[in-house]
This record gives sequence, structure tokens and C-alpha cells, in this order.
Amino acid sequence: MSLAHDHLSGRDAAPNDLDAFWLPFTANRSFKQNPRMIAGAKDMHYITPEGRKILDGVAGLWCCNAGHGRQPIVEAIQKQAAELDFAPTFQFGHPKAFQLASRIAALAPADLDHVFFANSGSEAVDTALKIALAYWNVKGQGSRTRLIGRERGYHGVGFGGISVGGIVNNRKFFGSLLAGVDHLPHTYNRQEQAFTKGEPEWGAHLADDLERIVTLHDASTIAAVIVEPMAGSTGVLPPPKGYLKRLREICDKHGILLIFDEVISGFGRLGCAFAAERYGVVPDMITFAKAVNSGTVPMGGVIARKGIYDAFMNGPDNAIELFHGYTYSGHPLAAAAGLATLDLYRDENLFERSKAMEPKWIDAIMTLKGLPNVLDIRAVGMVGAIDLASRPDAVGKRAFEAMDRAFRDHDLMIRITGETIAVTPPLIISEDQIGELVDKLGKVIRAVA
Ligand code: PXG
Repeated sequence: MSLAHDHLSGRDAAPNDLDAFWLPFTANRSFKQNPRMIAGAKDMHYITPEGRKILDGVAGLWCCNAGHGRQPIVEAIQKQAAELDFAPTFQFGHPKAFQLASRIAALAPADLDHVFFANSGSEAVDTALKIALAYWNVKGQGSRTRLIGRERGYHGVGFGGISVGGIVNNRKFFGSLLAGVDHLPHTYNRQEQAFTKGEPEWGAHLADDLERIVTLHDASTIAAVIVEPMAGSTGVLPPPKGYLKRLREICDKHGILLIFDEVISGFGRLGCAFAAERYGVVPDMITFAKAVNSGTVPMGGVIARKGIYDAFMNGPDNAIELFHGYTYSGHPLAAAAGLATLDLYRDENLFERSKAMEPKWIDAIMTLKGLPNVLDIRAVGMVGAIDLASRPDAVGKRAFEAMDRAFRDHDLMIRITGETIAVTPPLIISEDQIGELVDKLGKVIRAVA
């Protein structure tokens, strides 16, 4: 057996009983019959227990933007574990959490100056929604309780996130969810937008639906609107040109907070630190997670505008201003990994690299147009998605088979949602590797024809 890494032993990497682990968002029975196991990773590749190198087409799960096993990040985590394993951030602090907050605030636009740490995108979203509600309370406008999300939105899996989210399967099994939530329409229209490179021309007017919701409920009852600047999980929907600006204008007109969920779009995925910068729109809060430390240690958070933070800084000095937080908010290992990751992004110019690579990436992905069953291709930043036609009476099966075959037969990792393939590689991908990825993808699409 040839192993790419001598520290990986097949015995350690392949458990002999798969029963106990209930895998998230996974077809458990299918997986356990024929697992897709990963034992190691370096740079652009995963390594299977047998030593097969798999090209990582999805940065793990949209998170490993700096690639895998990057030495400065690995060393920072190792050093941190030895120096300070854990410190509470309730009434205490440790330097790296403050340093990371400052670094993140410096990357964020305008006066988004304050960072609240969580441990995942889901927690980040629920934190942002709670800050929005509490903000209106401390401002003396406690009637602003409504939250507005969007159809096809993904905001994680907490009750807040699935309530404002718009992915039917993530909602329909879980009861009545939060009360007082409305949804904007999603922005996809295949007839108008198919095979658009980047942001589609059609669709800015869909933001006007917020006016309808305001008319229905009155602005005095609405706390916040939350959207992904680019909808990711639902199958990659770049925002129509002008849409986000319009949403900002309507929120401003009615004093409604605007939250950008940048769990996927943050940290270089769209060629900027945040999508807010790419689209020239300043939200009131940004949620982040994943690539903040290149996926190495669980971490998420919310960046809030100065005015939001300041509104809470009232009352006696010894009073807690916000009754919210997680044991692991600003965990030392996650913070150390974050600092090393942001250094790496800066030193390797990875956000600029992502921007420079975008036209080549989009052109490469678009060459798959015309292959069997390809109904649409969308691409923006370093993100691509391919819609496949379903097999008769078997919705989702073709894409599932594509994901499985990509891994087994073509040494490629891709993501699927419904009948859509998504590719979102680490930002260190070379031009040759883009060619390789698209070539493999083409073979996979033909194989499932
Ligand atoms: N908001 C957004 C916009 C996300 O994309 C979350 C919140 C939740 O993050 P956590 O860390 O709680 O998972 C996400 C997560 C996919 C895929 O295949 C996307 C996500 C997670 C898993 C798979 O598109 N996004």
C-alpha cells in the first residue's frame, strides 16, 4: 500500500465499524455500504486511506480557502494548544481573540467594527438575528420583531437559521419554527439568466418585494432582513446586478437592519474580503465562519456596525450588555488559526489572486455547456454550479451518482445539492488544476449521461 503521508496508517484511518456515527446531511445507508473515506490532506488534495490523491474541488465544504495542511496554520494551532488550550471569554479574555477581532474588523467595510465570536455559521446567524432583536429593544423600538429571509436561502440549521432560510427540506420536518418570519422571493429565473457569466442582468426588481412586505406588516414591526449576497447552498445564485443596492435602499428607507450572511462569500471566495465590498453595499451586520481560519478549527462570528455595538453600551459599567455567547466564543485554537490564516491570505495575496483568476475560472466552467443533461451553468468569483436534468422519476439521482463517481473514478471531490453540482476550490488552485478540474468534471457529466 502506498501512502502519500507516512504518518497516516491505513489502520488508524479506516474504522472497522461505521455504525455509531450518524453522518450529517448524508445518505447514511448508502455511505456505510460503500464509504467515501478521507484520511489526509495537503494543499489542493485530499488523500484516501489507500493513498489515492483526490483533487479538492470544493475547499472541503467551502472553507479551506488557503488549501490544506498549510504549515503556518498547522504550527500556530500546535503552538497555541501547548501555550493556552482554553480560556473563558465570559468576564475574561485572551490576547489572540482581541487580535483576531481587530484583524477581521479591519477587513470589513465601513464602520463594521465589532466582532462577536461563535463556533459555526449556524451560531453566527442565530447570533446576528438575536443581536438585531435585542438592538431594537435597547433602542426602545421593541415592536420591531419580524425577521425577513429569502426563498432558497441557507442560513445554517439552528431554529433561527431555518426559520429565515428557504430550503424546504431543511424546514418541513421541524415544526412551526420562529413566528413572525417572511420571505423575499429567490432571484433565479432560468429563462432570463441561463449560462450568465457572473451576476445576471435580470432580477434587481425582485428586491422591491420588500416594499410589499413592509406595506403588509408596517416597518415598525420589522427588525431585519437577512440574505446571502450570493446564495451558495441552494445551488449558487449570484445576485442580479443592482439587487443588493436596491435592498439596502429599501432597508434604509424603512429603518430596517440588513444582514449579509457571508459564511460562504467571506474571505476571498468572490475576490474580496467580503462580498459587501464586491457589491459596494454596506450591511449592518456580516456573519462569517468557514474560511476565517481556512476551516481548520470551528469558528464563526458576527461583525456589527459601530452604531449597533454602541447602542448596547449603556447602563452601569458592571452590567452585562448582551445576554448571549458560547463557551467556545473566541476559542484560543480557533483564534490562533485565524490569525495565521489571515496572515497567509495577505502574504499570498489570495483574495487578489481569486479576483484575477475569476475570468479564467468562469470561462473554463462554461466550456461544459453543451454536455449531456446540462441545463444551466452559473459561475461567479471562484464558484461554479452546473444544473443537470433529472432522470425520469429519480430527482437528485444523477447528481448523486456524479458526486460518487467523481470521487471513486476520477479522483475529484465535488458537492451536490438536488440536481446541481457545485465547485468552489481552494483559492490556491493553479490554472493547470482548473483545467484538470474541469476536464474531470466533463468526464463525470458524460459518465452519468
Ligand atoms: N450560512 C451560510 C450562508 C452557509 O452557507 C451556514 C450559514 C451554516 O454554517 P455551519 O458552519 O453551521 O454549517 C452556511 C453553511 C453546501 C454546504 O454544500 C454549505 C454549507 C454547509 C454545508 C454544505 O453548499 N454552508
